Amino acid sequence: MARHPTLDLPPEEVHHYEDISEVPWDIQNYWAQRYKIFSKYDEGVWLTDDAWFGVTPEPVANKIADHLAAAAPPGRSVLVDAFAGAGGNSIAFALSGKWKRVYAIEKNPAVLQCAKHNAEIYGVADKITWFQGDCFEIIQTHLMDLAPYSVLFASPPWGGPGYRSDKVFNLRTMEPYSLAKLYNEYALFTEYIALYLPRTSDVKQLAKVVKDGQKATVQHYCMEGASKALCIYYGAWNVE
Ligand code: MGP
Repeated sequence: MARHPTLDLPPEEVHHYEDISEVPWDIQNYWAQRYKIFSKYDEGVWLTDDAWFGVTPEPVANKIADHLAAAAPPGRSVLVDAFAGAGGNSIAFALSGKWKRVYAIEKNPAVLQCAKHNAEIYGVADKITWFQGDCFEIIQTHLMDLAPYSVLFASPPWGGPGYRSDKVFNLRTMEPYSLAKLYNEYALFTEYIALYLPRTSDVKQLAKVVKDGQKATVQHYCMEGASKALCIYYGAWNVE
């Protein structure tokens, strides 16, 4: 398959591994799923080693993008992706054609370069406005004017792949941001919040931040018969 032509060179910590012998052992199981993660992997997808385990696999990202497009109320035409990572979700949101604009925020400059590069491969880089920095600050300083038109999606760090060792995942001690921190900050921006969290998340803790009379819906997203993760939709989303 033809490599995507690109003029930019990757930063040192960014790789496009072509053979398993190049891949660090702790991400080899993710590399084995590379075409599920990015179907256009061979066109030259970039990732940092740490970005591998945080990417939403493409079929899941596309399904979430479909759900958000269908569930957003009229008048909400802007989507903010608070933790863009290597771009999996932002690309799917842009490809959905639903949003006037996708705003993608990523703290790590090298990972942001991956996201921009990967969005080029998928032909949607110009549909996304990119920000490098802390999502809470960027929202406050650059995006508040868009609040009345916005929905927010966040796929935050879960403290690494070690999340799997907990039978029930504690959202109160999630690192570096707890569920309460994420929810309280984002609620200052929009009432339409979708969070991508571990499949084993403590459901009682998910419910705890819901105000009386407010709705919240949990959707599991599965691949090959197993839940990969869940999304909690806070607010009056029209979730079927
Ligand atoms: P996983 O449980 O590490 O892999 O991640 P998998 O393939 O389900 O392993 P298995 O052996 O248990 O089957 C499952 C999915 O969770 C990944 O594809 C990512 O979408 C997501 N994911 C994993 N981590 C550690 C994170 C994270 O820290 N943040 C976010 N946002 N997503 C993550």
